[in-house]
Amino acid sequence: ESPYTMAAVHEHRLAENGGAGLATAPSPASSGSGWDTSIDYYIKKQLRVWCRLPTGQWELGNIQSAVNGKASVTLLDGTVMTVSTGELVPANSEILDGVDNLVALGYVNEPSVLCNLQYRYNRDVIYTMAGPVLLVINPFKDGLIIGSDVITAYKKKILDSPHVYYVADTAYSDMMRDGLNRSIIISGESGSGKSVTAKLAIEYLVDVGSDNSEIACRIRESGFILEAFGNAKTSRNKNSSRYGKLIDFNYNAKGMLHGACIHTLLLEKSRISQLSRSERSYHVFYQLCAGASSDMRDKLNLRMASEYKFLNQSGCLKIHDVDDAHNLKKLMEAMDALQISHEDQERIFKLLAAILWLGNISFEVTDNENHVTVVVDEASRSAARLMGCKINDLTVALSTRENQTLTLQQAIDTRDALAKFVYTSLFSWLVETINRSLKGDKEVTGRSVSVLDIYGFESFQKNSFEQLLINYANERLHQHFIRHLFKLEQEEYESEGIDWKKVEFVDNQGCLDLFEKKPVGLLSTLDEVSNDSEATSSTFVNKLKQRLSSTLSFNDEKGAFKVHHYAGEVQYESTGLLEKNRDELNLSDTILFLSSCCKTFLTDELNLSETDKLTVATKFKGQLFKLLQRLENSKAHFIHCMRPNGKQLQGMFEKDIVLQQLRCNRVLETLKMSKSRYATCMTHQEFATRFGCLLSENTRCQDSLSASIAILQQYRVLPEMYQLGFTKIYFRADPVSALEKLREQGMHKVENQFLGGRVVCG
Ligand code: AD9
Repeated sequence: ESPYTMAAVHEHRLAENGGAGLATAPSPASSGSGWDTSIDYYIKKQLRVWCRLPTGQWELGNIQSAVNGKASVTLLDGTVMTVSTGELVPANSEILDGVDNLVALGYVNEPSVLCNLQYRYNRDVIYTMAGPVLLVINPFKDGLIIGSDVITAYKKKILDSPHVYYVADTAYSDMMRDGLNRSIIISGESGSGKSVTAKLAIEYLVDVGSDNSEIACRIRESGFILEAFGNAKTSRNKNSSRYGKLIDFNYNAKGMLHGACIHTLLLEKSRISQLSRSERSYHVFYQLCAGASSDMRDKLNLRMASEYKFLNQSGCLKIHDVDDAHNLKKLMEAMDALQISHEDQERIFKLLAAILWLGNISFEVTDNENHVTVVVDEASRSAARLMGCKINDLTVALSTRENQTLTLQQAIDTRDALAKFVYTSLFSWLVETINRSLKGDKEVTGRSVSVLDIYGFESFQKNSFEQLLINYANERLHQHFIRHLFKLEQEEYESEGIDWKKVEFVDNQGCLDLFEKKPVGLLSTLDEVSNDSEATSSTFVNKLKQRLSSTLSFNDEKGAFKVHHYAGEVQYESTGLLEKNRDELNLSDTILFLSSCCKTFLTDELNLSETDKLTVATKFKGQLFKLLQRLENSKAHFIHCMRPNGKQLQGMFEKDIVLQQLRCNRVLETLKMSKSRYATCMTHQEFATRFGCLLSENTRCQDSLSASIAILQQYRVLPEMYQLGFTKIYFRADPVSALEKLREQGMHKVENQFLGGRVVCG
């Protein structure tokens, strides 16, 4: 049976089920959340409806009567309620409970979608398709269907149910088929499961293109290194990625993996010196303190984590169920696997220990203007020794600038900036080293599948510079999603002049403009004020008030401003924003000092001209745009991860929390779009050239439009199954496959059999 016939039958079956026995099946475009028939029909047939209770919760029930806009409804538990008919929406019949793809729901509305997801989640099915997009609900438990047997089943197409492996397989197979690059874009709030999802996608993409090769092993190990250096416990996620990454997997013409490349997005550096309550710094510090051998301890003059100020300030040193000491062993094995020499490993650990000791350096105030000198004690001596410099050089670098003595606050800032700079340089060096090790042979086919996993949207009680950048990046990513799922396609339909009922969606372009507009946007205002050394946080807030009062709101008491993000409103406190943005502007003395003492290890990273000029926000934006450019050059597969509850618990499905994420991810709009979109399209020229051979001799020599029409008519493709645009033909289901089959089989042999209309009419 041809795919076209299958698709058409499927459509009709859905219409029968979802359309609740309506006399006329709804067309794909019209089946939405609204009523397809009168309420009376639901009363007569006792069909299920969703009823919104005064609490806002939706419950299933049956309408008993409806008069003057009021309906009497019996809920499943027998309660009878009187509600306005506006509080009722149609429910799907039971046979659609738990469908794999939400597009199969006859009625697409919030309670139906939520109910379907909960139905599956309760049965440990965490993956569901929403049209072309994979939804994942974090199970917060291990042991679900993953691993090499499952990968094999997807590779062999034995399984095709929604799964990360399914998306990865589709991306890989599509890339192999048409030679175009693919990207898998994973989005979701912090703690929703993006990184675990990315890991599974990576596992698949490595497995499908290798037979246990060296490169596969290195890719696996590099993940562990990056996690140790780039992840930390936050209040939302005990293993939160504090940087963004895009990994390209490059395949040769046979589909074998020959190399990979990691591109990163700014690591959160403030975490080195400042921790919020119950959060931790980067895992690697605790691993080192817990797991170092006594020999290493002596060399590094290493103490317990509790003795370092950079680690002990948050009241959280351990993570439940995480063995830091064991993880240090794994980290060192991973470094070995990536051929990071023992000498380099020792240097890395020395610098980590140096950072910890830097945090313990204290200052003594020497005059009544608050000028300071560095206290020469175990901390400063150890830091200097581990960094390989003289103690005097370090104390001068930390307490003076251009021969002027620093004040206490300036000295603390310099010390912290140095620690952060050393760590971020180390991180970049590691990424570069890993990339060198993953580069593979020279073959360049240009074929790749990339996986994007960035820090998720964050909204805490207190939000600062880090959240501002993270949420801005998420806005950009959301725009990428909207552009590719809603905007570009609908614009094309419009320009092709075909009949199309626009699917409305909320565009976040306004929020992006708020951030990006020059010279008056949020980021350029932040840069402008940061470049003025006299400016304070209130200068910044006042400038925002002058320029952006129509889009921002303000909390004067906290010196804060509020941004309406696609995922909710976030209040950012202005205190500290300028300092964090300036961060590297003021580093040149310390960098010079550092480059002279840390020698070869860090000098590659020290691009003084760059660090001297750019603010952190500008640098971040530059990196973000580079990543997006890579994404623009590939076809995207989207995965949305969602948190089922706010407590990181398994088995708890909080509808409000899931619903809020469904709304942010525009899931209903995605479904509406999927129900109405045209499945395939070809230009008149492509269509006529490809299928012209199916025409009889005397109709062949025509222009491409006439030839296309002749083909469509000759094979009786139903008019409602396609639309002719100015340059392209759009198909609802996939009659092209049916025609393709005909073409392959040789039209002449089977002509009579198909002209009966079986294929074309479904
Ligand atoms: V952040 O933006 O880096 O703060 P993510 O990446 O969205 O965040 P992550 O993947 O780290 O979240 O998941 C958080 C935790 O949820 C993990 O540490 C696991 O304990 C748990 N999790 C997430 N996805 C799965 C899964 N598919 N199976 C089992 C999961 N557990």
